[in-house]
Amino acid sequence: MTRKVLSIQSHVVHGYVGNKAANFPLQYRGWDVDALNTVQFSNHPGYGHFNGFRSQAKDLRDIIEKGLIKGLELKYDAILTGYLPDPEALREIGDVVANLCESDANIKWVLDPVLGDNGKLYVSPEAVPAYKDILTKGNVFLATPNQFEMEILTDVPITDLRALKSAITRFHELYPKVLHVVVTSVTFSSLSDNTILCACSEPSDPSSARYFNVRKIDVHFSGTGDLCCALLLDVLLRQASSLAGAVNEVLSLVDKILIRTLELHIQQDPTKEKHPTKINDLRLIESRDLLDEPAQNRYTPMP
Ligand code: PXL
Repeated sequence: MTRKVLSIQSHVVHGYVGNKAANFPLQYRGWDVDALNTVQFSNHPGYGHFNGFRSQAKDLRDIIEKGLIKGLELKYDAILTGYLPDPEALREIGDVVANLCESDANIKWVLDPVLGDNGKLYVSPEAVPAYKDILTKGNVFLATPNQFEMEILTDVPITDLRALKSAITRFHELYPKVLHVVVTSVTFSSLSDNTILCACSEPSDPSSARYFNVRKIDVHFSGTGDLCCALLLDVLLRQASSLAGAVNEVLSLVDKILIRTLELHIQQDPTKEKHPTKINDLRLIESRDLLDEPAQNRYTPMP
């Protein structure tokens, strides 16, 4: 049976963030993706300019409840929620998806609490209490905060490995209904320059927490978090892998996609800088062969 996922994220006409970063890899790996767009922008705001509009909270609710569930009687294996910049829409979607997961225990909710990055919020501050409520009440299968989001959600500043472990413990205390948490792209001053950390943990077995030292590519690629989250959904739900195994596989694959993106960026326009500080668009289509390759686990978890 083809697995079905409802992916509720942004749409950009040009480029690869939000649903545009998630849908192709999921479809390519065999998922039937129903994409609900929370915004439609020309491109992601990291370009410095964009045009577009947000979907209205009520429209998003009606599309799901009246259109998809009541009207078409669709059943989903997974629901993925990501970039929802409007706090009213965020609360609305949080409520609708929580109800769906409550009434159908087979649905796995993968929630990317998109709030910001590198110390900066890129959604309204009202989204913070909204996410705290959603994570407290909802049956979330997997949450994927980055370092900044983990700090905001737990009120624990992550300044070293000990603090990261404390933040994970606090996360499980505050949000015991969240079954898996993966914290992406953690950095602090005592970490070597060419490394970032990624952590994963489950409240059912805190001793299963694993920490990966990941090769850092010193370029900002928009959409990496969205891609990671979609691939984690795929690997965790398609194969019964352990959480740490799934994280390792996804980190290894994303590293290859980022390297491919960097190589193509440099090759295809030799006037471009050899060491860009940011790359706006992931080269997902040109990376499709990588999505087919056998899984690799290139990282060894730290104790
Ligand atoms: O990567 C998260 C994301 C998704 N979609 C849009 C965004 C962002 C982050 O800024 O702007 C449109």
